[in-house]
Amino acid sequence: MTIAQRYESAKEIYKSMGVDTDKAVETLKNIHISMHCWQGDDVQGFDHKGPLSGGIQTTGNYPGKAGTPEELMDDIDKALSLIPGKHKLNLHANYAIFEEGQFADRDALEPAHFRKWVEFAKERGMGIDFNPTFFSHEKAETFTLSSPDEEIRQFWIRHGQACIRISQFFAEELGQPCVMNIWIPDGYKDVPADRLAPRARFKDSLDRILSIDYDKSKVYVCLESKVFGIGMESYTVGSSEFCINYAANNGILSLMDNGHYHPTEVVSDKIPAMLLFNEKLALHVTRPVRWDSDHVVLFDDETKEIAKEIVRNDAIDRVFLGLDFFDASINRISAWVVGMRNMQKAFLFALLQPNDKLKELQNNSEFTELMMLQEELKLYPFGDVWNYFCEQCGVPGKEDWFEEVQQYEKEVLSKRA
Ligand code: RNT
Ligand code: ZN
Repeated sequence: MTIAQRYESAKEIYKSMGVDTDKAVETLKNIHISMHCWQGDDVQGFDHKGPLSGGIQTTGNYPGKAGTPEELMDDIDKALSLIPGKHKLNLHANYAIFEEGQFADRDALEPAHFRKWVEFAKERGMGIDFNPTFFSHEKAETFTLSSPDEEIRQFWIRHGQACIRISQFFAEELGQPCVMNIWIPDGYKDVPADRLAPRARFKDSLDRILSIDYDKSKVYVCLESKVFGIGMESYTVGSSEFCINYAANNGILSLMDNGHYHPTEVVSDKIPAMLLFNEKLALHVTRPVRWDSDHVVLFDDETKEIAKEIVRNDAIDRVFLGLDFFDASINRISAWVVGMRNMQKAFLFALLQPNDKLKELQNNSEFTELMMLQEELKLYPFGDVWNYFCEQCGVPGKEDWFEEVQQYEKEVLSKRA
């Protein structure tokens, strides 16, 4: 049977459950995910030679990582060619591209340093999201926006302001809003003597960053919270309560990363609560394995629940979703493709649920039937719809894309220094 024939058969099966597969496929085509550039080179970037800092960690030594802007762009292209649909590119400030001798420190970054990325995105009809980089820098060895050292704090404030200007440049050049996410690693390994003052300084720094004039319809500034980092196990300045309150009171967005909570807390449950109080909301989807390990996103239960909360609450246009993982132990292009496709599969799975019917069962307290049905739905011919969607988008279905990654590894990646 062809993919189209299998799809027709799946369509009938879903139809008997009251689900319109054509509609699901069309909706999925319009879900744009922000693909993080930093999976391609283990968060290294191009503006410094030092190690990754900030309490985050890549592990593994898989050969072939991108070492130049050209290599990273080639790898992104390869990945995108195997991912169905249209997406956005998520850049970090440390991916600035300097022409010969034109180095600018983080506080002096300008749109010109990202012109090549704009050209890249323009040619592909993509938007760009952006992140100031408050780590992997000699001035980020201890604290950044909450530093007690005024000179250091001011340096990072200037960095945040520069990044807003660059974000607006992206939005204007590409005709799509730019989501700019602020995350700082600041925190203490051991029990602090003062938990308030660092947060007060962080609050003031954010006020100053946001005090510059910018167009809020073009740049959506977000604030990402975190519970701990390596070497910052006892206290993080940008805790969940700090970030949610700051965002709510200052007209910016909250960003929830599902690796940044206690292990039994789930972001899927936080989404509907946040939606009741926020017009828009941002997410980093990742996979924390025992800690904030940033493993590749799988088609697992929590990823499905996250997608369900977005879909059944009619929030596709209200949630900015980016991926955030960095696995250096496997082929990095495969990591991107698996993670992106899994996020899309989770959305498709959510779109193929008879959500109204399930809600009705809940409201009528018919929990026996609700459980039974949710379980049976897991074995519906979901894969046939997925493969049809891939075909419609002109990318290989099933595992058929992997051969191309192997080929690329052989021809390109294995020849890198
Ligand atoms: C760190 C945060 C942050 C980073 C990226 C590279 O714990 O999740 O989002 O992973 O900015
Ligand atoms: Zn994150």
